[in-house]
This record gives sequence, structure tokens and C-alpha cells, in this order.
Amino acid sequence: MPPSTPVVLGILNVTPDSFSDGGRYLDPEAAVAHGLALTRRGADVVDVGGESTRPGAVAVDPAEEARRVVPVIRALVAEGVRVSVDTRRAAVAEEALAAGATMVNDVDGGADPRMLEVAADADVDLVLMHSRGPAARDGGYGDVVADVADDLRRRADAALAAGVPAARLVLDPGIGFSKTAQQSWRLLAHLDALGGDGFRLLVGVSRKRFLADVAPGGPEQRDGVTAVLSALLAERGVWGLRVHDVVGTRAALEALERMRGTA
Ligand code: PMM
Repeated sequence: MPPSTPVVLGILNVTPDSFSDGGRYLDPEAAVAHGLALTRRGADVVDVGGESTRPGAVAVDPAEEARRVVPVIRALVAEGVRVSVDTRRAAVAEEALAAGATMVNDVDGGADPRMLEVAADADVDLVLMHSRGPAARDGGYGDVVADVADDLRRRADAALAAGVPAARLVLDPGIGFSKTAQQSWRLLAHLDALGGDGFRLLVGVSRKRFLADVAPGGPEQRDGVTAVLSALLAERGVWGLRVHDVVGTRAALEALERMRGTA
């Protein structure tokens, strides 16, 4: 049987400085409108973040991060939208969950000492993303695939020990985070090495700089290759895709279904 169609997470950055949509949705009304638009276009989940992870971004105070995301999450949940909160702070995750989010997406892989406990207590899905520090830098790997697999396994073990059930865990290789373009491509080529323990995988390639190798131009010129990768990642059995252009990814997934003869 072919793998099932991945869950599509639409990206909503309520930040002044994210690399492709920074500043567009800092106003709560604009953010909610975009979250609803992402849902109409076919996002299964809207992933709301209040802190940019771009290289050189200024760290945001958790109170400010919560102030950005909580009203937006509350409004989207009231409209029936499934919301994930993209945060590395347990305090922000707690407030987001109280506002109705049902998934925590942590780009620090549960490094905040309280994060794993917060996710376990709330009994929600927890995405543990891999990173060894700043974006687009070499993280000092021996073999990037083996090292990322080991790091993720350790983070997953910590989450299991903190009481997060295996069925609630999602692992993410953190494409572009402390990885050169070449390392990001290598991880995509060897994703099977990461899903070996049976955990679900989420992958975020959308508009990232490593794609400039194959799609020259600005971030939005990378939507085409993002959609192509969405279909290829679906073929590899990836559980979730985190994207800006939901329309392109939906079209790619639909085309894949038809190629498989299942649509
Ligand atoms: N990438 C970004 C932010 N959050 N979360 C997960 N789980 N995986 C990712 O690859 C990821 C993420 C950076 O991209 P953005 O600035 O466009 O949100």
C-alpha cells in the first residue's frame, strides 16, 4: 500500500523578521485572515510562530512571543482551525495550549527544561526538530545523517522518559538549521535513516535557502521546487509537510494521488 497523504501545515509567522513572510502578519487581524486563507487553501493545521529563526534574528522575550501568538491562536481555534504553536519556550507553549493549540512544534527539540513535561501533561502532539545552533552553518558533524539520527533519537528518548507517548512524537531533521545546503540535501536523500524507530516525520523545506541551488531567485521563486519536494517526500512516507504555499503543495499531492491511481 502506498504511504498515506501527508498532513499539510501552513506557516503563519507573526513576526517582524521571518525570512520570507516577516512583517506581513504582525497585525493580529492580518494574521488571523492569513491563517483562515491557509485553511481554505487546504492546510490541515496552521503552524503559528512568534519568533523568527532566521540567521541573526534577535531573540524575543517569551512574554512578547506569547503576546503575538496567543490572540491569533484563540481566534483561529474559535473558527475551527487546528493550530500548532511553533515555539522553543515551554511558557509560550503552555499559553498557546490554553488558547486551544493542539500541537507543539519545537525547533529546539525540547531543550527548554519544562517543554517535555508541558507536552506530556497536555497530551498533545510534539514535534522535536533537530538543530545544533545557527541556520545555514555546518554543525560540526562527522556523518550528518548518522549524527542527526543519533541526536533525534536522544531527544525522543528524553521525551519518552518525560512521559510523552511515542504516538505523540514527531521528529524533524531541521532542514537548513545548522546544516549547509549540501548537508540538507543529504538528509533529504537519506530520510529513511531517521524514521527507522517508527516515529512520524515532519519536514520543512519551504522556500529555504538551500533550494537556491536549484531554483535561483528570491524565496517565493522556490515555491515550485517546494511543491515538487512535497510530492517526493510524500512518496517517502513523510507524515507532515510545513509549507508557505499550501496551494502548490496540495496540487503536488493531488497529482501524486492521481499518478498512484488512488484519486
Ligand atoms: N523551519 C522554520 C521554522 N520552524 N519548524 C519545523 N518543525 N521544521 C522546520 O523546518 C522549521 C520550523 C524556518 O522557516 P520559516 O522562517 O519560514 O518559518
